[in-house]
Amino acid sequence: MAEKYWQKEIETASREEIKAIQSERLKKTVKHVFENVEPYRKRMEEAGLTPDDIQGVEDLYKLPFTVKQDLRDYYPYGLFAVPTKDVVRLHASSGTTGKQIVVGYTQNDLDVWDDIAARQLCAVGADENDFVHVSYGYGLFTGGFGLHGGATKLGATAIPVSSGNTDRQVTILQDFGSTVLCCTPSYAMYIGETLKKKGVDPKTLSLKAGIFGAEPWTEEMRQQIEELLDIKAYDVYGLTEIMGPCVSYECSQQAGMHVNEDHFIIETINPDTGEVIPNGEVGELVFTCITKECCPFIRYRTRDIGVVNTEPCACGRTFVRMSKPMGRSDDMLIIRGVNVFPSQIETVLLKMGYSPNYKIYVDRVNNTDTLDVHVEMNEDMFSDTIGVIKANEEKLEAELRSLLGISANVKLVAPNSIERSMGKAVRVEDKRKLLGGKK
Ligand code: DLL
Repeated sequence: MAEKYWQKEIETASREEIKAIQSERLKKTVKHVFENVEPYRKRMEEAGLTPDDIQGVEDLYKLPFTVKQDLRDYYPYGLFAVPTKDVVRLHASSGTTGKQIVVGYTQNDLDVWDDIAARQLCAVGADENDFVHVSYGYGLFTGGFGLHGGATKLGATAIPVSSGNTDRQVTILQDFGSTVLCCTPSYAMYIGETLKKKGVDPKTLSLKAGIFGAEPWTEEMRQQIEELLDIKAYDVYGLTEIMGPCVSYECSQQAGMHVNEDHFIIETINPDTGEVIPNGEVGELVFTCITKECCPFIRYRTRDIGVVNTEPCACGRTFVRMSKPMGRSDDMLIIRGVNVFPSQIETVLLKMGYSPNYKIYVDRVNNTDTLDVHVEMNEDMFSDTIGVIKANEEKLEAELRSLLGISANVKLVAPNSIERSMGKAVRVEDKRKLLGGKK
């Protein structure tokens, strides 16, 4: 099958052209944030920089990093580079404690996002004849709206199913003739298992491809999904802070994700020192937005560990490819596609009057992630009746659900029963054997 492109000219541009576009757009973006975002201006001034010091990509390393904590410090709109009257959409994602982090989009930002999502869809062979079944969550999470926008821009038929209600997913796959499935890889596995249980032969469906991301998954999982659903399974990467899904996208070669370099510059750094390291070496991935109007974050530290591959790709695209994230340089977990920081759980426990003695267990049972939290009771609670303890567990579960957006099983355990650490507390035990999974 001939390779399909959405914007062939730029997707296959020469490296010189890409570099020239990046340099010009970087200069413009740096000026934009310097003029419109006070924290950026201050930080650049502290580093002794003016926009004139950034003449091209070769000067990028001079600029200070942006980190998740910055979004928290300037919550909600303090890093927006345009007045809120020009913001047409907000999305959000987990922060490290109680508050979510918020990002905004202008209409132009959404148009760019639609284009890069359409690039992803074309890269997996889709066109206007396809039915794109979007089972990523719609809402503040970027997954649903991201792929939906791409499908509509492409002229395909978007089916905004959102996540959950797996029986209904199967009915829609069967009745609406979905050809491309978009969801997390673990949900794809779950849908596949459900088909099997229901005795539905995937060959009777019209599905041909899947676009899966938002959480780590392995090559073994890819094979299993491809067999279970009788499709080709493609990886997609992105993060709320930079845009959402499709910051980078896999092509027919299924060998790494092409970074949309006309919109984002990728760097790899040593997570301990912040030093830039050469392409081809493992490090933390850092992105700079060079076309965004509302939230053009500069040198945003993703905390995702990966490698950038500059080898030419057989698909004809010239954008560099990034590997699957191989882990993180922080303690963020992704549970059922939702980002969870242990510190968020701790915030709830302390607020509810518990001690910070707890342990988090994550596992994967029947292709679904489980989250169990063991929390020590206080001495005075210990003498409570089983009924009271149960009620307290339920109260904590409700608080956690409300903050994290996913459910957790809470078990209150005896005081002093959680092993104390001699050094750094080991609060998380992740039993999912995810190559490239989170710690
Ligand atoms: O997960 C955006 C997205 C939606 C990507 C749908 C792909 C598909 P956040 O919720 O902000 O955004 O989470 C971003 O998820 O830093 C990675 O750690 C992880 N992640 C995203 N894609 C992948 C992937 C969306 N393909 C965080 N493989 C990122 C592994 C991924 N991890």
